[in-house]
Amino acid sequence: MFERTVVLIKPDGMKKRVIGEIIARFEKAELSIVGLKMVQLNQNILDQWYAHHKDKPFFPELSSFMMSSPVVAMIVAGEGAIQKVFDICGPTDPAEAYPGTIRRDFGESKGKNVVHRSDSLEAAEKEIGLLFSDDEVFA
Ligand code: 3AN
Repeated sequence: MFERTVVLIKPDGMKKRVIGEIIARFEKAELSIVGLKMVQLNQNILDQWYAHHKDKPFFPELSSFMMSSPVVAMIVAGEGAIQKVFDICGPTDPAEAYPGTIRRDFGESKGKNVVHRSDSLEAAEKEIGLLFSDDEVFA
């Protein structure tokens, strides 16, 4: 199925200067970038983005980290994009990720894990709505 998913390059990924490397990995997997910009996240967006984590002990730290620098936000599209992007990024904890995944190669911890990716079609559509206007989406 043709799907769209949202990837954020988090502040730790921005600091490591791996924007190009990350995009190259998606493109090599035959996925297309159909929306791309830099965004300064704020608490209002993060409260909605991480609504499922709002009561977790790490939420305040996660929010302040996500606001600590601008991030790159992109919409990645293609056949089976949700699973493909999931596999290319690796699981939340970089220590559990396979070598060759973005999180294993560049991540440091569950918090500093370089990228966010949507974990379902519903999450992807919600995240597109939170960050992109209709005229910024090209598929
Ligand atoms: P993922 O981004 O792998 O789908 P989620 O949605 O469970 O992971 O968590 C969102 C973000 O919250 C993670 N990317 C990570 O930065 C942070 N996070 C999740 N679990 C923890 C944890 N146990 N300790 C610190 N940060 C966490």
